[in-house]
Amino acid sequence: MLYSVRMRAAQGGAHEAGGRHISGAERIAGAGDLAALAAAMVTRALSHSRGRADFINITVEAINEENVCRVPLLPVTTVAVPDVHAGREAAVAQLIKAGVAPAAARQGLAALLGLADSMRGAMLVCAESGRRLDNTAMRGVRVSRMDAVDPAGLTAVLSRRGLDNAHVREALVLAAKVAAAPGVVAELCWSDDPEYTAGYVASKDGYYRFPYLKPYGSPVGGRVFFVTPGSDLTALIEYLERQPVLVTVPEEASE
Ligand code: PML
Ligand code: MG
Ligand code: MG
Ligand code: MG
Repeated sequence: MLYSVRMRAAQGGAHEAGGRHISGAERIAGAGDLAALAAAMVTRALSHSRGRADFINITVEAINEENVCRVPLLPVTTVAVPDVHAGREAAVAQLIKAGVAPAAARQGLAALLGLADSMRGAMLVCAESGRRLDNTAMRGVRVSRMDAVDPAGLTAVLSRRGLDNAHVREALVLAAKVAAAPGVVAELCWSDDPEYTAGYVASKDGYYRFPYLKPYGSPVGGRVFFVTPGSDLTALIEYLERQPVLVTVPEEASE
């Protein structure tokens, strides 16, 4: 039996009561691993650089294994940009390469830059017009129910490339699920952790990391998913929030 384990933590009360988002985590695991995963999530929520949580919600739920889909890890490229300005320009260029209209890429970037604080989930933005499509306001659409098929194997592959930190690991799993979503053209993300300045652009073509997408010390980060016009948003949100996905590491990536 497999279980989805999800954590969300906030400060100043629960998210739904106006609390500030501190931390979230998503895993899929067997029964024997649940207690340790839940304990690690509590520790993480209480020691996060965004602040100390006073609300922590952990949900453990069995998932139907027949219903799990598998998607491949995206190939990873680090783009060596010298600073935030260059990073953002390179990210916009990568979004355009992935099929986002230039004005929409700029508007998506502006939407992230315009946030007063981090959201729990992502904004859905039209890849043609740049208009925001979801109506979840500051909550956003939370990508949930995903993990690596073999978390230890993924860690090993990443550490051989000098990329083993929780940010990269978790972002790669999330980006693989999102890139496989029906109607998603590309994703733009940067971290909401004040001490972590990196971000990425992901699409079916790959995961392009930029070491600087925001200034050190900023607690404002987030995600924009650029969506093909005319997509079925209800089906897309259902997939992002509820479809269990396990990410496989293709043979080439593990060499
Ligand atoms: C986060 O953990 O808040 C998002 C991380 C984005 C960048 C991860 C990377 O270094 O590739
Ligand atoms: Mg988070
Ligand atoms: Mg983090
Ligand atoms: Mg974070």
